Amino acid sequence: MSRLMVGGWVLTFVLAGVSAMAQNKLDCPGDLSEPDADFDGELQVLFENLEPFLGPLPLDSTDLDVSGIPDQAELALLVTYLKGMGRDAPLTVEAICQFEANKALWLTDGLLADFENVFGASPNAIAALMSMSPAMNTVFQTLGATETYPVIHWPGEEGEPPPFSINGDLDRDGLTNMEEWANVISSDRRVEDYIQAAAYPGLDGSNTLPLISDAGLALLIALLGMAGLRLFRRRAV
Ligand SMILES: [Ca+2]
Ligand SMILES: [Ca+2]
Ligand SMILES: [Ca+2]
Repeated sequence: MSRLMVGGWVLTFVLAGVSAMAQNKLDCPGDLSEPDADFDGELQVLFENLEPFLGPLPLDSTDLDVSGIPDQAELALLVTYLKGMGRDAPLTVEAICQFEANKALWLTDGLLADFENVFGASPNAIAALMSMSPAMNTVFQTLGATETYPVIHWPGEEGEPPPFSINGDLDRDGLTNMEEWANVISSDRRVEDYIQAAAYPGLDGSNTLPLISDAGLALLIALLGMAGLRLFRRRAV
């Protein structure tokens, strides 16, 4: 066998690999398939549809995975990233791609097929919940999900706690999301405060002003402004 022939095969494999990687990126450009999806509204419908089976499920306090943080708050934190308002661009793309893959998988799940009337109106909320943490995956496995759903990780950090789980440290400020939630609760504050605390290293849930003075301040103001606008719009509806 000539060196030229071997080299040709190697080149063919390399080009095939590059082509496959490019195809994967084309498959997931990092955009939401439904950018206007109402995740919070879908969660409320899901809870209402589960109430005949599980009893009362208040939107602002239900904690299906017994994580210690209401599911509405956990979902809202992930949605901040899915909607492009997170600080960590590589994680944003990773989150959107894993969410979209899980959403496609969920649409083939036997649980959805068997209970379309319960789960059918909440595909975005359910896919986001299952993308968030192993604990939330367990909830849907217990309910009868037939597929297994990978959880969002930082690219190349699959061994670390998932960034949107309670043991994750989304903003890498040394406090887990659970610790930031505990600070928010002990300060008698709300879901919006938790999102800001968990997503920004200048906030830990107990402080109301960012502990920063660099260009990050402008980014934070923009982020908070967008979050406030969204909240205002939601309340105005
Ligand atoms: Ca929870
Ligand atoms: Ca943190
Ligand atoms: Ca923080």
